[in-house]
Amino acid sequence: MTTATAEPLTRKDFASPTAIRWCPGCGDYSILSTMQGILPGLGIPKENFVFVSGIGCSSRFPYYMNTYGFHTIHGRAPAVSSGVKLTNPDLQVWVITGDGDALSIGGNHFIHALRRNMDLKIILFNNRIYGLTKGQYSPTSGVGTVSPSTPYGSVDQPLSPISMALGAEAGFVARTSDNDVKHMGEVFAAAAAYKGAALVEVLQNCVIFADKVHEPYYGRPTRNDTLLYLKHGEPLRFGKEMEKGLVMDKFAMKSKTNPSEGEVLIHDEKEASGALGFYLSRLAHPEYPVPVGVFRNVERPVYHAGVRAQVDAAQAKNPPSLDKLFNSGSTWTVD
Ligand SMILES: Cc1ncc(C[n+]2csc(CCOP(=O)(O)OP(=O)(O)O)c2C)c(N)n1
Ligand code: SF4
Repeated sequence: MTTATAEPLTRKDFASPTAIRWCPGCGDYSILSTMQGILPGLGIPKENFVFVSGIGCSSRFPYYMNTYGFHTIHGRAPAVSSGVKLTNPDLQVWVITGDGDALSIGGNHFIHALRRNMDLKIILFNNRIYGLTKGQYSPTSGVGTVSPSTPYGSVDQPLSPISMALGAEAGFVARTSDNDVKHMGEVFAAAAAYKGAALVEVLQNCVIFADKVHEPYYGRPTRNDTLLYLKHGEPLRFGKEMEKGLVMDKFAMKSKTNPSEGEVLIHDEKEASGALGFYLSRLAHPEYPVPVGVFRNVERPVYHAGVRAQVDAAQAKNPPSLDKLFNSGSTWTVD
């Protein structure tokens, strides 16, 4: 049931009194504050928000939100939140997860929530390390990462959560960063407005175990040259003077300085095949600028609507009756 809240909501309404246990300087704080800042503007009653998390530092998030929430088990937030959404489609369900939680133990659940287009807003805190368990490497750690579980340096190739989400056919896929709260707020609001599974990767700094891991591309001094802000319908340009642009060269996307106007690709988040988003998701530092913003934003059938339609059709054809159910199949009379 939806109850209208009389007073307009403010950020304070979403802050819980629970003491925060993240390390001072952790990027998680700005993500929390941004989330608390955008929810009042969504026009959704407070009691209709639910935050569901897995396990990790990032997954402590629901304790700090004054909303309904579940701190579930490792990698299984998509499963629990799918149940929440299916049984009560009026709720807006946010999933909070980390690169370890979503992409290691929870990889399978992550893929299928996106493939099914469960109406979940998935915020993936990517600090490229396991924070809670004291700094083991994760699926997004770079080659050569020295950690307690890779003492000689990781030889694993990292994966891109954005490529993975696009490969799973997600309809809304975006990236933002913990050091740009304005951008983060805009991306969270766009995810909230999307009907279906929305994946937002947040480049997040773990000040203890992977400090400054994103600094080479998202640091303030260089980011004009090393980040590319995706804007729907606008040329894919970057650089201090916007003097560089992305162009196609056979089957590869290339970065070119002073390209001619017609050469520069135009961003289209509605591109149906997902190919443009996928090309962009492959761009990585230092060869390319790192894209931030919305990679893909296309409509797809929403899972809970399909399930609801099946249930309604089945009930119309065969009205539910407990009495009939109890007396169906093998029944016995005990004398
Ligand atoms: C079944 C199970 N296996 C392993 C663990 C140990 N564990 C807890 S959190 C975590 C990784 C968390 O990393 P990430 O998702 O990147 O979150 P962060 O702490 O960096 O925010 C692991 C392996 C666990 N709690 N449960
Ligand atoms: S260990 Fe890292 S991710 Fe965890 S709270 Fe501390 S700084 Fe944040």
